[in-house]
Amino acid sequence: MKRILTIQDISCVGKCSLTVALPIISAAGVEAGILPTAVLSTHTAFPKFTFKDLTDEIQPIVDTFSELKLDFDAVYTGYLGSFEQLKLVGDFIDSSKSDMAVFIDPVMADNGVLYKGFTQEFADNMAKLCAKADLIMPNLTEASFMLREEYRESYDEEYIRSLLKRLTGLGAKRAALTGIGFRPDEIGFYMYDSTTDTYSHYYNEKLPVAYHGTGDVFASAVVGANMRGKSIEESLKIAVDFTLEAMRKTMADPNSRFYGVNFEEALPYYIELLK
Ligand code: PXL
Repeated sequence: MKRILTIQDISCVGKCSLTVALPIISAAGVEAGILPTAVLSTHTAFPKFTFKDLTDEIQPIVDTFSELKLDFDAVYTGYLGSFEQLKLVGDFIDSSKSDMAVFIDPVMADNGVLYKGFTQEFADNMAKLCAKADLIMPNLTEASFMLREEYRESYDEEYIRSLLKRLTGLGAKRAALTGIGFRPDEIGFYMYDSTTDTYSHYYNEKLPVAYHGTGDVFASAVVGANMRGKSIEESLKIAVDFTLEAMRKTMADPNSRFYGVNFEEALPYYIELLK
């Protein structure tokens, strides 16, 4: 069984970051170790939340892993809360075994705006961390901030390809832009693999809704699928289909909550996709 380490916050209620990554990666049949970067009552899209930074715990935890000779087949990072955390995570990657796969979801923005607490300078530093990745999975807003490019709502394929080349130019081997579509009824991913100089893309139905946490559902599904032996391209495709199914389940639930998707009800479908 593969073992990964996922580094992101734990929002006690809100269905994002670790409360999404753990169940999805476990459902894939992959062991998920965690390194919590902060504890929040709820994610930052709630009108109120507590935030306890855990930066001070990162190095002692990493040192203990090292002393215990615990290593990981992959590391997957999501929401990171400070400049120091970016540095500590970078150091952890540098000191890990060279064949550890590195997945970075540079969580910090959506719909043209940064989440609460993030700045352009943070995006610049996140771009530096992304240089160490085998795969980065930004949405268009995050990519725009990391490249210091103005966010565009409408785009063509040539523009997406140029952004992807520039993203891998930062150092990552592969970059997959999420939430991409060229028609109003489609949404999916567009990836550039600099190791083979090839592009790939896949879209499915775009629903007339947006839910919080879909990026975390997507990235977790990619990591789980890849660790189960699917290629990166196939893993991204599985994540598109699974995220759509989670959104469909949410839409169909008259009691769905405002803050996240019903990914739990789509887990059997994810497991089916992994067969
Ligand atoms: O879903 C991304 C995410 C993760 N963690 C926290 C967040 C957000 C998005 O707002 O606030 C704490």
